[in-house]
Amino acid sequence: VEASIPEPQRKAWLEHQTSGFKDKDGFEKEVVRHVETTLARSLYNCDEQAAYAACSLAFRDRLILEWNRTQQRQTFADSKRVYYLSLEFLMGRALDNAMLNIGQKDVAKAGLADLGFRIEDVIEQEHDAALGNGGLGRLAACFLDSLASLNYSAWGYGLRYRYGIFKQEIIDGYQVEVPDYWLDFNPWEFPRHDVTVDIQFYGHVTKRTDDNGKTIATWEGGEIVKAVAFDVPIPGYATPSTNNLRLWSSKAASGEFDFQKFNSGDYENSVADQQRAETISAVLYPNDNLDRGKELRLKQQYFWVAASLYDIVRRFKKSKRAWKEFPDQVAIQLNDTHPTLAVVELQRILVDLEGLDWEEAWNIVTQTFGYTNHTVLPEALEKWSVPLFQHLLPRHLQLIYDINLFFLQSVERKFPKDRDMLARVSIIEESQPKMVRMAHLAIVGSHKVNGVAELHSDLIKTTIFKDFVEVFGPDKFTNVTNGITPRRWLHQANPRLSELIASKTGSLDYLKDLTELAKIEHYKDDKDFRKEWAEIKYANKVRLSKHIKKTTGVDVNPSALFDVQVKRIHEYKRQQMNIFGVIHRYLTLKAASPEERKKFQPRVSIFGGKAAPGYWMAKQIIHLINAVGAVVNNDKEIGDLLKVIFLEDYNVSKAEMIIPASDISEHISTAGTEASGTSNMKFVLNGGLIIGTCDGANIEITREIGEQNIFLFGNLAEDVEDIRHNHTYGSHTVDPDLTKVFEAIEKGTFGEPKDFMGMISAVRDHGDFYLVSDDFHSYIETQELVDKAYRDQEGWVTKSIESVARMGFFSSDRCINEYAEGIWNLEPLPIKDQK
Ligand code: BZD
Repeated sequence: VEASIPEPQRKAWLEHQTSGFKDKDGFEKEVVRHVETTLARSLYNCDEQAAYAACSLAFRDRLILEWNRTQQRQTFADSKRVYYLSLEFLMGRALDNAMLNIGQKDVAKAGLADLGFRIEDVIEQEHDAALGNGGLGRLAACFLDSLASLNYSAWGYGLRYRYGIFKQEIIDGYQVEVPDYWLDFNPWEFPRHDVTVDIQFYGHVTKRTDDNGKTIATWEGGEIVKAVAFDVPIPGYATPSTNNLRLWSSKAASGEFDFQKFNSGDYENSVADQQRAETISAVLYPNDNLDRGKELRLKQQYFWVAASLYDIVRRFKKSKRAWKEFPDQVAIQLNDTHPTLAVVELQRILVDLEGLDWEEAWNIVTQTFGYTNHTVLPEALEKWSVPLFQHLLPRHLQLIYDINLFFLQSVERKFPKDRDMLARVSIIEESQPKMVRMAHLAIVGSHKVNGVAELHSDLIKTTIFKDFVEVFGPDKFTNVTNGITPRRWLHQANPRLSELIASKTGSLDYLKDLTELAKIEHYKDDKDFRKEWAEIKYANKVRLSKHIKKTTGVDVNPSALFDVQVKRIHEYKRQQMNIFGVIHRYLTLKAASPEERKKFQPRVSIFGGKAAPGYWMAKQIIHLINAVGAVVNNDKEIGDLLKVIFLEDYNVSKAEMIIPASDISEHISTAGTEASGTSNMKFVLNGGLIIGTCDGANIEITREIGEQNIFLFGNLAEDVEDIRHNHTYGSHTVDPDLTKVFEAIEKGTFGEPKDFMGMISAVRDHGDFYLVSDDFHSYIETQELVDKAYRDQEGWVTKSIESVARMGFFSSDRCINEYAEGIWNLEPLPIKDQK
C-alpha cells in the first residue's frame, strides 16, 4: 500500500498514519478540538451529549485510518471475499465497542474523567442502531464482529432504514409504538454520494433473436430509483482489521424534485416522486417470523439486492478475471430468504447483460450462494404472488420460470412420473393466485443450505425441505449452530465478570478463543473466587433493580431470585405460559398461611419484548403481564415474595444490562419451533441458569454444560405432531392447575376478563396449538425445582461457574470459522502488524 503512495504526498501520509491520541492527554486534546471545531460548541456548555459526540468523533478518526488500510489490504490481496446479505443488522451502540476494539478504553475513561464525565454516562448517550427485529438481525451483527475479529475479508450489505424498529411505550398496560428516528446525529456512517446505483422497477420485456439464433431479452421502461451507499466501519477485536457494512438509501433518480412540475404550479406532485422513492428505505418492517406479502417489502428486497450485486459485480470486473472465476472470488450468504432475488439478479446480469450461456451462468450462480434458514414456522416462509412479481419485476419472473423449468426437468429425470413430487418441490405454487416460493428458489440457487442449531437443521431435512434432500442428496444440507460475540456479550455487558475471568485465565485472550473459559473450572471450589462471582451477580442485580425503580416505580429486592424472559413476544415463545405460571404462583401464595408463606422463595418475574404492531394476541399477552403486575405488586400480603415487572422497549443496550442480572432465564418455546435462540447463550455466558424446553440450541447447551446445570421440561419435538392431532381429533382437557388460573382471570382478578379471553380460548377452545396446557404441569414442577436449587446458594454458584466454563463452543468466532470452511471456502487474510 505504502509503495503506491506518490512521492510528493508520502511524507504527509506517513505522519498522518501515526497521528491521533497516544495517551490520555492526546485523547483530551482531540475531544476538545472536536467540541470546539467540529461541533462548534464552547467547552463551558459541553454536556454529556456533546461529550459523547466528541468522544465518538475522536475514536472515529482512529477507526477510519484502520478501515482505509484494511480495505486497501483486501483490494491488493485480491483474494476471495464473503458478502453477508441481510435485511437486518441489529447493531446496538457503537462507541463502547469501538473503544474496546481500538484498545484505548482506559485512555478514554481517564480522559473523560479529567473533563468531568463518567465514561458510563457518556456511553449511555448513544441511540441504539436498531435496524432489526430480533435474533436474526442480532446474529448478523455478531457475525460482522467475528468476521472482522478473525481477519476475514467480508462486507455486510443491508438497507439504511430511516426508522429502525419502533420504540415501545407501555401506557395503561398497553403497548404503544413510537417511531424510532435514529439518524439525528450518527457519527458512525459515511455517506458515499459518489457510490450510487440506478435501480429499475416495473416496465416490460422485449425479446429478439440475434444472428446466432440466440434469444436476447431486454427489460425496458418502468421507473428508476437511485441507491446511495452509506458505509459503516466494523472494527475487529485485537486486530487492525476494520471491515465495511454498506447500507443503501433510496433517492429519486433525478435527485431533485421535478422543476417542470414545480414551475407549472404543480407543487404537490413535484415532491411526490421524490417522496415515493425515499419511501423504499424509510422503514424496517416490524414483523419477526411472519410474512405479510406487502409490495413495498418486495420493492425493498429488490432495491437492496440489485444495488449490492451491482456493487459486487463492479468490484469483480475490475480484476479482469474470467467469469468462471467469480465463485473463487465471491461468496454470498443469504440471511434467510429475504435476499433470494439475488440469485435471479445474478443470473440476469450474467445472461442478459454479460451474454453468458444459461448453463455457464447458472453454475456460477449456484457455486456463489449459500442460504441460511432461520425458521420452520409456515407463516414465516416467504411467498410472493405471481401477479405482483409480473408487475414489479417482469424479467425476473421470466427467469424464475426458466430456472424452475430446468430444475423440474432434472427432478423428473430422477423421479420419472412422480407428479406429486414435482408439484411439491416446484418454485411456483399452483394456488390462486400462483405464488413464488422463495425458500425453494433459495435452495435451488445455492450450493449449501444450513439450519442454525442441530435440532433445527435435522428438522428442515425431515419436514419442510424433505423432498429436496431426495433431489439433491443430503450433503447439500448442513448445520452451523449459532454463536454470539463474547466481546459485547461478556466483556462489554459484564466488565467485572470479564475481569474476574481474565484474572484466572491469565489475560483477556479468552475473548479471542472462548474455549479458554474452561480454565476457570479449576477455581470452582476456590472460596474467594466463588465469593466474588456471587458478588458480581448481586451488583448486576442491584443495577437492574435501580433501573426497574426508575422506569416502573416498583421496588424489587435484589436478593430475590430474578427470573427473566426477554425476547420478541410470540405465541410460540410462550410468554403466555410464563405469565400463567406467575398467576399460579400468586394463587398458591394467597392460599398459603403466613407461616407457610415464609418458606417460599421470593421471586421477581421480569418480562420484556416488543409485539409486532398487528399481532393482536402478542399485544394481549403484554397487557396481561402488566395487569398481573398491577395487582401483585400492590398486594401487601405478598410483599417481596413476588413481583412482576414488564420492562419497556427491550433492545440491544437494555439487553446488555438485563442479561448479566439474571438468575434464571426462560427459553420455553414449544419444542421444534425455536430454530436456535441466541439469548439462551448470552444468559449462560453471564452466569445465569436457564429453564427451557428441548428446543433449538438449548439442546446443545445442555450437552456442553451438563444436564445437572439446566432445568429442562416439557414435551419433545418428535411428539408434538401427535399431540396436536389428539387436540383436534381426540379428547382435549385443560390441565387442572391451568384451569384454576383461567378461573381467576375470568373472575376479574386482573381486571376486565374479556381483555384476556383470546389467550384463554386459544388453549381451551382452539386446539392449543402451542401445547401450553400439555407442558404446564411439567413447567410448574420444574419451577419448583428452580426455587429449591436457588435456596442452596452454594450449589447454585457451582452450577453457574461450571456452566460459564463450558460455554466456549457458543462463540460466533467458532460459528464463522465453520461457515468459512464448510460453505464459503474462505481463508483469513493474515496481517503482519497484528496487535
Ligand atoms: O433467528 C430467529 C429465530 O427465531 C431464532 O431461533 C434464531 O436464533 C435467530 C438467529 O438464527 N429468527 C428471526 O429472528 N426472524 C426474524 O426476525 C424475521 C424477520 C423478518 C421476517 C422473518 C423473520
